[in-house]
Amino acid sequence: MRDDFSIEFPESFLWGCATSSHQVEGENTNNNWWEWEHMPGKIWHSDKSGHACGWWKSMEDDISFMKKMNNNTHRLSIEWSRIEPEEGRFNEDAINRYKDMIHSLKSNGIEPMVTLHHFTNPLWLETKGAWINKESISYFKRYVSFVIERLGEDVHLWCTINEPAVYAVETYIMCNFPPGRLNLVSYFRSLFNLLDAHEVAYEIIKGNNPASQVGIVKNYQLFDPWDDGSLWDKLLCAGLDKYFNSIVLEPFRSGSLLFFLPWRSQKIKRLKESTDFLGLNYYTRWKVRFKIGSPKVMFDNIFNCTPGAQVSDFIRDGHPYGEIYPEGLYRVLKMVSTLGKPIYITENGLPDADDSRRPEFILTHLKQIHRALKEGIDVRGYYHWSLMDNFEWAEGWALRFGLVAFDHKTGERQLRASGKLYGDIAGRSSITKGMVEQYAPELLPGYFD
Ligand code: GCO
Repeated sequence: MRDDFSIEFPESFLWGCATSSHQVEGENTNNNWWEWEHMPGKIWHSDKSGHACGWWKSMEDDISFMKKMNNNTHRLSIEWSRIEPEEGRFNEDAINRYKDMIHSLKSNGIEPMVTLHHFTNPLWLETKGAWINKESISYFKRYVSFVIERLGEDVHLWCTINEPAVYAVETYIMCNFPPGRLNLVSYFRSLFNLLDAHEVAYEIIKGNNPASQVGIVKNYQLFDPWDDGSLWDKLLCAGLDKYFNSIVLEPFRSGSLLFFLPWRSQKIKRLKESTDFLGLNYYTRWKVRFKIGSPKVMFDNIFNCTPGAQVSDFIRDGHPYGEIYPEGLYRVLKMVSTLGKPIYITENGLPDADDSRRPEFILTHLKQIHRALKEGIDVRGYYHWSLMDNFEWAEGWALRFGLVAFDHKTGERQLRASGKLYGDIAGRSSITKGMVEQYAPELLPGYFD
């Protein structure tokens, strides 16, 4: 029996959570992040990924939480440094371990969505310059060929590269990711090589099984002017949007780059045909403020929240991870729908250690997805970031994104209230008045209008 008031999602909608190898597996000793974590001052509180959530040994135990939450899909990633620990040497045990994980998911009715590159690089690749080296594309090709040969039959949903622009910005502009070297040329170079690598991976996967669905994952960062009346703020927003968002999406939309690079035009043209879906990550928006005369603080002026807005937990720089802005998800969905491809929300979530804002966050963001669906936007599934608290890169263990609370010191796990809510929603593929009443009654006036 449905409640009088409810929001219904399509029967075939996928409900799941997302994780990535380095953040949950533990003992990923052979990649660039492990090395980075062991350098002083790189990670908040000098945290280390260490045993992480223990998934390399016992990921299967946490499938119980996915089941409790009625998830019918899960997004996980494969760690290149495990598969190819040394250049050209492939590890059978490692690929078999992933095969087991995938089989365990499937035998529990959970469709795996697998990401091939989620931020980490094998150390041997890193010593060759990683993604600023053009050769990285052929190395990636060899790695992907091996993975597809072994797992191609078992997996039908593939993400090639996770957030190429975030990787490039964090590594070569913000310097929070290894090797953390400020260099604008490296930003562009690594980004373009990652896009080429996507195209190469697409060909391999589709060549192996044309029925597979293959996509790239883009974190759409919204930039809005601090002051709507300021031309400078608006110009800065437009520039940031162009060099962070459009630079990745435009090739998929029109097959052309944002600016003229004739020697790249053939490759970029091919990108247009090289994605079956878009994986969309959405977290927050930034209110951007241009301060003429103080270019040094310009970057600080990007991370503003709307005054008075609800925000998530704080990161080490002393500002919130972000403003809670559900409408942004609708706006972003509208923008990316112009690509004409199905969309999966491959990440959406917030750091909220005491779970005081997460239930409301889930309800308000899902409502925006529903709004987009009603307008005919082809959203096929939602993956909450994340299943459980995990190693949040340069922020270490301090930021807690999980529907399951995880204590990395004791290994204790506990489903949060937001996890129960998410499970109720996924179980019925709908949001009922009873759920809103129970988990976020303050939303009731207007929620079902
Ligand atoms: C990303 C990554 C995740 C993060 C998550 C929370 O989008 O940056 O895919 O690995 O942990 O986004 O910040």
